[in-house]
Amino acid sequence: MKNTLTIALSKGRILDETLPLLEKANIVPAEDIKKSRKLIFDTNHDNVKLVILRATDVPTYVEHGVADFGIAGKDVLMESSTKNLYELVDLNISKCRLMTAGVIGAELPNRRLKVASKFVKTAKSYFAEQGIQADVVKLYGAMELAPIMGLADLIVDIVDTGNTLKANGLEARDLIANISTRLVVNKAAYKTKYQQIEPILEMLRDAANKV
Ligand code: PRT
Ligand code: MG
Repeated sequence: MKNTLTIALSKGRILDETLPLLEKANIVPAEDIKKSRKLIFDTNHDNVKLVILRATDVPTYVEHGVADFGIAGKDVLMESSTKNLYELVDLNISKCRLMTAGVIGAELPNRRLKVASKFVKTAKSYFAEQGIQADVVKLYGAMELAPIMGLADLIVDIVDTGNTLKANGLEARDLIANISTRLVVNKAAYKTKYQQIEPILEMLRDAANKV
C-alpha cells in the first residue's frame, strides 16, 4: 500500500504496554482494540493503520513489506530468521530476561545436555558459543515442566520476577540476553517511504524515551 504506513503490533502482554505508548506518540486507534475482534484498525492519522498479529508473525509481515513497522520482543526477533529488517528503537517496554534454568540445586550431568525451549535457534547458538554440547528440543509452552519430568536438564525461557520458576522447583542459571520490545522497520520501506516513516519514527522514539 503505497501511501499507507502499517504498523504490526504483537498481541498479548506486549499489546497491553504498546497501546499506552502509541497514545503517548499520538497514534490513537479509531476504536478500542481490546474490545474488538477486528485485526486491522484505522487511527487518528489518515495514513497510519495498525494490524494485530501473533508476536512470532510480526517479523514475517515486516520482512515481506506488507507491514512497514513492527513492534515485537527482542526474544522473538532473535529467534526469527527474517532478514530485511532494521531494528530502530528500543521501546523500553515488556522488559524481561532470557535465561537458562534448571531444577534447584541440581548438578548438570557429564554428557551432552538435554535442553528444552520455545527458543530453539537462540538456545542452540547460545550453547554453541559457550562450547557446551547440547541437544535442543522444541516446546510450545509450559517449559517449566521439562526438567521436572526429565525431558530436559535445562530450559531456556523468559524470566521476569522468577516466581514461575520458583513455583515449579526451578532456578534461573545463566543470562542469555536482556529482552525488551523493539520497533523494527522494513529496509526497503525505510528508503522508499522515508518521508512518511520519519515523523512516525520520531514520535515513537520520543514516547519510548518517556517510558
Ligand atoms: O501465547 P503465545 O505462545 O503466543 O506467546 P506468549 O504467551 O509468550 O506471549 P505473551 O503475550 O506472554 O508475550 C510474550 C512477550 O512478552 C515475549 O516475547 C517477551 O518479549 C515479553 N515478556 C515480558 C514476557 C514476559 N515479560 C514474561 N514474564 N513473556 C513471557 N513471560 C512469561 C514467561 O514465559 C514465564 O512463563 O512469564 C513467566 C515468567 O514470569 P515470572 O515473573 O514468573 O518470572
Ligand atoms: Mg501466553
